[in-house]
Formats: sequence, C-alpha cells, structure tokens
Amino acid sequence: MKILLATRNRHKTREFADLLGPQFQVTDLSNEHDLPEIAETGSTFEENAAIKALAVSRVRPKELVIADDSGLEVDALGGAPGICSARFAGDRATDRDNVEKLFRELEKLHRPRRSARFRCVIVIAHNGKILKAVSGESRGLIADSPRGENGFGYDPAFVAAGFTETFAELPAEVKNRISHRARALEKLREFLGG
Ligand code: ITT
Repeated sequence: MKILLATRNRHKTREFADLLGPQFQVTDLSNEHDLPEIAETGSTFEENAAIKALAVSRVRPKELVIADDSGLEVDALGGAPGICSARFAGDRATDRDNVEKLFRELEKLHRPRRSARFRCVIVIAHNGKILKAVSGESRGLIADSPRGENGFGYDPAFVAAGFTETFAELPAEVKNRISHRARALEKLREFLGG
C-alpha cells in the first residue's frame, strides 16, 4: 500500500517507514517542489495535523495522505513548547537551537518539575476528506542535560517513564516501541489493515 506523508521532516518519514514496515511504500513531500508552504494556523495538534493532511490531499486526491503533528509538552513551562515545538527558538530554529532554549527556560526556574510528555496526532485523508484521526503520547521527564545522538528534535532532552536513557540514547527500535508516534500509529493499524 502506498502512503504519502504530508511532511518535509525526513526524520518523521524514517520513523513512519520503520513503524509501518515493508508492506507500505512511504513517500513524503521532499520531492514535491510545486506544493505551496502549508501554514500551521491551528491551535491544537489535532487542528494542525488536519490542516496538513487536507492541504496535501486536495492536491493529491488519489493518494492516501497521512499527516503528523507532534511536539513536547513540559509541565514546568505550562505545556510549552507544545504546538510551537518546531519553532520554539524562532522560525528558522534548528533542533539544537530548540533543545538549548528548552534547557535555558528550565534553568530560569527554581528546581522546576521535570515532568513532560511527547504528543503526536496523526490524520489520514483521501480525496480531500479526513478518514480518521488518532493520537498517542509518551510520558516521562526532561533530563538534567541533553544526551545522545540518535533520533531528532527534542530526543536528547527526554527520558521516557521506566527508562534512564534519553530517546536519543536509545536504539531506534526501542524508541519505536514506546514513542508517541508508535502509539498513535498503533491505533491506525486496523484502518490501514497492516
Ligand atoms: P512537518 O510539519 O513538515 O511534518 P515539522 O518538523 O515542522 O515537520 P511539527 O510541526 O509536527 O513537524 O513539529 C514537531 C516538532 O516537535 C519537531 O520539529 C520536533 O522538534 C518535535 N518532535 C516531534 N516528534 C518528535 C520526536 O519523536 N522526537 C523528538 N522531537 C520530536
């Protein structure tokens, strides 16, 4: 089965390809140069995932389109960076910039609570219509300092409940068993028939 991922984040594409397995042929927007930039104007992960899925499905109506909107919610920061995770340190922020800003913000607080969660909402669309929306989360703590080289985004900052390693220290197979994305996709499995 073919899936078009409404993302330009190649790390997400890698994880979807691994999670879905070889019976799915996964492509993303990295070679779609004629598609306009999609403005993520929603105020929730759900809204932004729907915006991305519908924008791509309208111009590729025959394809099965999947969009992922995700991010990290840190309790001591009132749920930030949340839906602003990709742009936390500014519009052109790198993953490293965002992680550094996260630790700077926590350092400003006196003994901050370190509880946090990754959230992921996945929306699947076809012919300009939403077929299903699912969500998943992974709870844990923000590490004392960034650790590890694997993964992407805030992975060096996040230690899942029951682990001592950050997501960036775990092998991809382990992250893919317990991640917010894996849990959301698990709920989509029946629909995808895989
Ligand atoms: P697309 O919108 O093109 O899919 P994006 O990277 O902008 O790509 P989002 O708007 O959903 O995606 O922002 C998600 C951000 O949250 C992402 O940039 C990461 O920094 C972070 N994030 C999401 N999932 C993550 C994960 O599994 N590990 C680490 N960070 C993650």
